[in-house]
Amino acid sequence: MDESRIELHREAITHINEKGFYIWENAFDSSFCDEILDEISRLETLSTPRSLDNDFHGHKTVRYYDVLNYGEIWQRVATHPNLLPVVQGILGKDCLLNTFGTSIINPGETAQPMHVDDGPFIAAHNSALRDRPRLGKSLPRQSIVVNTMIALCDFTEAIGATRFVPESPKLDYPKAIDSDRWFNASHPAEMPKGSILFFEGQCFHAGGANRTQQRRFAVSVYFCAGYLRTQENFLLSISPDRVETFSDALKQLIGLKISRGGGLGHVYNHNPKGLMRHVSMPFVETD
Ligand SMILES: O=C(O)CCC(=O)C(=O)O
Repeated sequence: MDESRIELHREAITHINEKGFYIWENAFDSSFCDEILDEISRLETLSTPRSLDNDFHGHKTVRYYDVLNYGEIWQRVATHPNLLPVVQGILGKDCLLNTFGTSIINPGETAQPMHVDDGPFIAAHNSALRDRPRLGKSLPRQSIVVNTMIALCDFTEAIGATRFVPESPKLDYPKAIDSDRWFNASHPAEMPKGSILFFEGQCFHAGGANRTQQRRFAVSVYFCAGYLRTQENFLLSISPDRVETFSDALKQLIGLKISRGGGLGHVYNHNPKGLMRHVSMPFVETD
């Protein structure tokens, strides 16, 4: 990898650690974005079912998840050299894909409540992560999650650019009741097509309201530390035949490699990479 790209990674990692977010303008070529847009259009033509349609994720927002089951292009999105190394710089090389899907905000969609993406990992029963110590006085806690929002069109405030509060990882987690206050303090991530907004899991953010007649096309690639359980269960949702076609980097991201240190995720005490097909237990009829 050339030195100038590595320097950009460093700049992004430092900014995320200090401010909780980073915008890498034009990180994806316009032609690559167009390929992704063609794939989204193909999924829409096939009437692919939406994964989510609710008050929080929106009723006018198109969310396709488990996209690794669709066109090959999704495999290149998750491991893009302007995306994955930045996330690994925060979460470690053994980080995992947590969720991966579209966030296409249609005209008329209202803004989401402000929230943090640590959310699923700090839910009420999980005080161990919720109450983890800060890295120093007025500093964030250890990062467990990083999300990315890839703009597939120009992001403007009016079209519903993601809203975020700079330096919010240094604050206490937001309460639902304070959503309007944090929304008023937030900035729209205005950025040209092909840019990536990186935001650390403690950063307060929300999808914006779309007040235009155009659709806001975006993809979210959301990662967690290698020792956490992921929201999407990729090892179940993607067939072994399909997994065989993935790059080593992508196999690792869906959990086919033991995490560093404690050997989490082994198969018969072996690294599962390449072994899944050979060692997985055959189905045995018991009666
Ligand atoms: O689409 C966006 O801009 C943000 C979406 C988001 O934060 C979420 O769904 O949790």
